[in-house]
Amino acid sequence: MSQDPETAVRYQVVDEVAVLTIDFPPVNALGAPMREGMVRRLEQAGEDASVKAIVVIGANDRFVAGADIREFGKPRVGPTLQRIQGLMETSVKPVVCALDGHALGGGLELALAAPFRIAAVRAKVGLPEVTLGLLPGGGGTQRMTRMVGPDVALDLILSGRHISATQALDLGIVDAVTQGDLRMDAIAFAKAKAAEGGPFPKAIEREDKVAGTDRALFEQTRAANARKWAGTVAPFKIVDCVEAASTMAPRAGLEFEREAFELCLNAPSRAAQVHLFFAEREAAKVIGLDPAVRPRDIRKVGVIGAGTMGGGIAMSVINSGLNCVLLDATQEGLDAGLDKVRGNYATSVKRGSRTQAQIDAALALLSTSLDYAAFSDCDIVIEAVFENMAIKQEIFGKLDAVCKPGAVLATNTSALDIDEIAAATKRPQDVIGTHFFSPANVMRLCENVRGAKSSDETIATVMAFAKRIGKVPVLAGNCEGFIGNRILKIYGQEADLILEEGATPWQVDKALKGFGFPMGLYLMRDMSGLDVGWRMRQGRIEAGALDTSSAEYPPLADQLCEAGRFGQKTGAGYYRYEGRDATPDPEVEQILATIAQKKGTPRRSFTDEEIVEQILSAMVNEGAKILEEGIAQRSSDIDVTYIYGYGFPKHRGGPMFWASQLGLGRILEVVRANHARFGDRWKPARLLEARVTAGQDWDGKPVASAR
Ligand code: T1G
Repeated sequence: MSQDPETAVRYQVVDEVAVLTIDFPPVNALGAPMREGMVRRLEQAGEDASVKAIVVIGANDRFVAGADIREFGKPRVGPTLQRIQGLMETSVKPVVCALDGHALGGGLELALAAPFRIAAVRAKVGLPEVTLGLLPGGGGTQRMTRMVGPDVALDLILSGRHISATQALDLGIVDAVTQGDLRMDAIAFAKAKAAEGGPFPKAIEREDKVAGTDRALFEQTRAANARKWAGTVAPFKIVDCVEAASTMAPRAGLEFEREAFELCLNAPSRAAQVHLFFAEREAAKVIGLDPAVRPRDIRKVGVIGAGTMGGGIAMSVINSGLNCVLLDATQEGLDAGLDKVRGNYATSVKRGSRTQAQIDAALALLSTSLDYAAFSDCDIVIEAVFENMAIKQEIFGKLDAVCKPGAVLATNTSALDIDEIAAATKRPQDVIGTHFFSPANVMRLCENVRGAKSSDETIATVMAFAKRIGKVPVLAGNCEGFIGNRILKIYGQEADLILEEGATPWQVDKALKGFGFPMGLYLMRDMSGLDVGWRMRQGRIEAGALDTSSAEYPPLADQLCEAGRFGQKTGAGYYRYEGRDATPDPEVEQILATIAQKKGTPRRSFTDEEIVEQILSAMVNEGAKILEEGIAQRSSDIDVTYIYGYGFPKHRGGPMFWASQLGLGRILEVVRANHARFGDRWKPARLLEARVTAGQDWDGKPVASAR
């Protein structure tokens, strides 16, 4: 966005105070025109004899959201943030930053270089750079540490969380908080500081909070997080920078931070996490939606099924301040569901993530019922019962009869046909899938699945509703498994077949964890229990819907279950267990060798890299098919789905982004080689071949231009 620097930062003198108003939509990011405007206006205020003090404030009730993320990876233009900070820090006239809305990242760093900060009570501040694979590169690791001390600084910068104005006041990050007119109060505050006279405080020169720091804090932090941070760059460098702030002279510390910031900026994880930042926001936008369509207002939500999923969905709803009525078939079901909800809340109070007051307020919004009539005034009803089509169709028939016209009728099904469910109603235009992930009160993904007859208004309504309850919405087309579970099936199938070729479950788990998955596939299967999937497969085999004779059918899980090895809960599954401690079991290797022998599958050793490349290439090939079939709107939607629903490591950007970084040509090579060995299961997606032939990235742009 090119904007004139002098409209990006407006200048007005009020009662001998220069008011610099930053107006750089959409979030007052530190884009080049805004930075240039700040330099010009600060110099103008310094030279203006009528000015005794300076206030910096943001337009549109927000301060500054940080660096302009769209500039990363591009040639740097315009003055640096450091130039602006130097002007404020050396100003002979007191500078007061007035914070409203959000002061984040470089926006907060800008304010920390001013001698004074006053915040509106509704303001939030934070240093969220770590979520982008970065660290505060505008002096934030140095000034924040010197203001609040290394332990609080580590917590704020490593978590990247936003804190309230009053918390910032308690920590000494802001000097005052106002419930009144921020602009007027900032002007009065600045005038008072001018009257008191200098010298004015400089955070970068404070020593009281860092003197005598025990350096063991940093080693302990690194050791405690080594596994969680494996494969990332920024968290480790953040600890180094906070240590530098506690042990080096100010200028040396700032230089140390600059070098560390550059290292993060150039790391693949920054590109991946910035990709995810924009991808998450893009995913909420529906391509081709009638621009005149507005989401329906959602005030009251109905949830059917007080089980784990229904209870979790209800929690997400009431946590966001919406009324919710939870229905179950029996009073026992309702009671059990409520007990689980209360148990979850008690845990969050214990952990300090929620206060009792917050929980009481949320629970006050929750009512229960055994009678569908309770749904008559709901704006949306979400069905979360067994994955059984007949039961779902019966429920949707009842909803059709009791719900008001225009109410959205949503199903939480994870794979069943939305159109078949919609056919049980006379209002298919109001029916849609809203697939939540367990635990639904924690997992952020909401996979909204459009039926053939889902109206634009219904689609717009559930996309907005998902955001309203703090979820990340992705729109999927109606096919078996939608986006996420369709790829999950390939992920599991290819891993299982690699076992038959010679890898072990523990080696596959090690390779996947080394790539960045929070938990290996087989350990996770053992934890959730192998018998659930086994029973579902038995049902499908009895119904003649599953051919177990094909070479592509991995019989290991069935054989483990037939031996009573259901996973952790029976002391053995893929692993053997002492309590929760899993150990590799040679017996499983023996079973695999027998399976391979019967199939005539040659066995060989695998490197971790081969395992990762083989499994992820299969996932990416399926992703390409999902894209070409229009099941996903864009490749980045597949990334968002897999990161927020299935634990794909954020610092890898998602399966499709990972493939882009590796090169689609390499993916096609792996797919073609496996196609030659294994046949059509590995048939290359037409879109993958087309993009490689054209030298384009997933979205048809020339590869060099990818972000
Ligand atoms: N740069 C560029 N665009 C941004 C942006 C940013 N920092 N923040 C938001 N946008 C765009 C966003 O893509 C969307 O665009 C629109 O603004 C509204 O965003 C030197 C290096 C501020 C809490 O990480 O957390 O500073 O989709 O939907 O819900 O140390 O935006 O409309 O085209 O999110 O009201 C650190 C990131 C940067 C803050 C507002 N700062 N932004 O939430 O709106 S790195 C951040 C947010 C840094 C320094 C380092 C949120 C928000 P479009 P939105 P929102």
